[in-house]
Amino acid sequence: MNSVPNNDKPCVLLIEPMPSWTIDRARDEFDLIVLPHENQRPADFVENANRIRGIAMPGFAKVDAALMELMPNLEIAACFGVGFDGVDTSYAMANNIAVTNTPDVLTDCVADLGMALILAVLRKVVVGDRYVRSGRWVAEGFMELNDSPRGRRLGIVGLGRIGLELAKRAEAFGMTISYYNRSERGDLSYPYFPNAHALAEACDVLALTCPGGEATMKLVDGDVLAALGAKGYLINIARGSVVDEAALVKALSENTIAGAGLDVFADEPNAPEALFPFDHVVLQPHQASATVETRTAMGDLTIKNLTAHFAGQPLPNQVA
Ligand code: 8YV
Repeated sequence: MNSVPNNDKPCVLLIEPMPSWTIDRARDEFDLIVLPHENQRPADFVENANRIRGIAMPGFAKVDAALMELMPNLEIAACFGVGFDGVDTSYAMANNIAVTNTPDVLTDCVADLGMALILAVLRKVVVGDRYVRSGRWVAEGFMELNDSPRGRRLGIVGLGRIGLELAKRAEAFGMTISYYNRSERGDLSYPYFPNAHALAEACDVLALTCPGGEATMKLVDGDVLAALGAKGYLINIARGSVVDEAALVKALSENTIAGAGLDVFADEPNAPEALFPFDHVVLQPHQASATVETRTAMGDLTIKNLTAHFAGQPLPNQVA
């Protein structure tokens, strides 16, 4: 149920999904209109669009110019997520709309899932689970041997906060690290490669932790996958848009790469069905930050950015 207009509190549009307790907290702070999906235009949204001063939305929600134009008094778009590639930041900046995100609080959980995917794919954790449940262990004996992370080379595309935490975890499992960023980091001694292709050629596991958006669109294409090679694995905890999915499906079906662990897809929730039969692929429903603890912290930070704005204070996490 959406609230009846309360002009004492700033009117905020909240786009789902978000934890119910974050929605409850937001309702305490704001005159809240809840939109089940950014494409929907229910009556309470249409009738109150002129009053909306802020939006709270998942990082992947498409908050484009067409949506923002419907809210002429919009002042701030607060992303519930570190990625803000769903927001048209050019429109926002041109119209004096601040954009914020929720960095840091999700770094550990996202890196944890990246490491979990590396282990799951190399050590065939999901295959092993199916092997036991289907009775194949009893019928056929032990399953085939799998690959150790130890001694393998991890190449990280986008060595920011999440990439660095993934690197630390991978080092604990005996992997060596190298990376590709837009520019080399002076504060780190990991070997740097000037592009994704060169990095893919020089690693066994290519992990994507870079931002989505135009700058990284299909950065991992057929050529990069060919460079990764038949013994190479791809891990994506960034955005589906970073990978040419058709090329990835082809590489996996022709075994020109060894496997993939994917938490994100180009057209979520529609992961390519062509991947479903493959044992050398582990799929997740975009859940890297989805622990109770992290999602609570993300919700709190989203609300903090909004309340700071409405109180005229500096924004904790302004990105545009
Ligand atoms: C969330 C994310 O899935 O932070 C991001 O960029 O993709 C994730 O943490 C999403 O924003 C939550 O709605």
